[in-house]
Amino acid sequence: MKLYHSPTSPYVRKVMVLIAETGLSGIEMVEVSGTPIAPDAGVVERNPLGKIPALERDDGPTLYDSRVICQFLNARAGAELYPAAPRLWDTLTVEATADGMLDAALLMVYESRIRPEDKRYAPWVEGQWTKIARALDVLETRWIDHLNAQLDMGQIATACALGYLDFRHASRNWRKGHARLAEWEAGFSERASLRATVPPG
Ligand SMILES: N[C@@H](CCC(=O)N[C@@H](CS)C(=O)NCC(=O)O)C(=O)O
Repeated sequence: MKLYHSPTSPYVRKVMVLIAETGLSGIEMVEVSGTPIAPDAGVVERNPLGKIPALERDDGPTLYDSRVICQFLNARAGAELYPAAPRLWDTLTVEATADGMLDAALLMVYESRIRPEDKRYAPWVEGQWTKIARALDVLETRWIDHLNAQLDMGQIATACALGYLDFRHASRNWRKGHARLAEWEAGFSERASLRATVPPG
């Protein structure tokens, strides 16, 4: 199998953390870079959306997106990062919350990097940050017990999302007003799988 990846992609990081946590081997890394307006040709060939991660398989179509790949690799490893229902529904919702934060955070990055300055719209950017701020509040309150329980993909996705906020939006200071989440993140980010996948500065 080949994983189309970039060391700065937080969605790819979810997959890399899962690989490290489950001890899966035999996955070749193919480094690529692309944006919505300049996608990587090799990625587009495998994922019509032009996005990474994409997992090329020997015995079936290429898989995307990160949630599909994570479920596939979790099953391959016989792991329980997606636990049995009913906890599964919470795990998937926490993962969706974290991925939604990433979607908003990435759109903010694209807005400042790709869109010409005279076409940028500050209220739209703030609207994206407001989504993230609401998600942080919900992780701090509704999901904090889930985060502190047995390891699952909801926790891994949350740690990758918070890491991306530190990486790309540090000045927004997500820890302010989220003391319990910050405390959880400080402990969780000490895991070897997280330390090995910190995006390069
Ligand atoms: N929902 C997708 C999002 C993946 C994604 O947006 N990846 C970014 C890299 S961080 C990308 O490939 N962007 C290129 C594009 O949007 O065309 C997933 O979970 O895999």
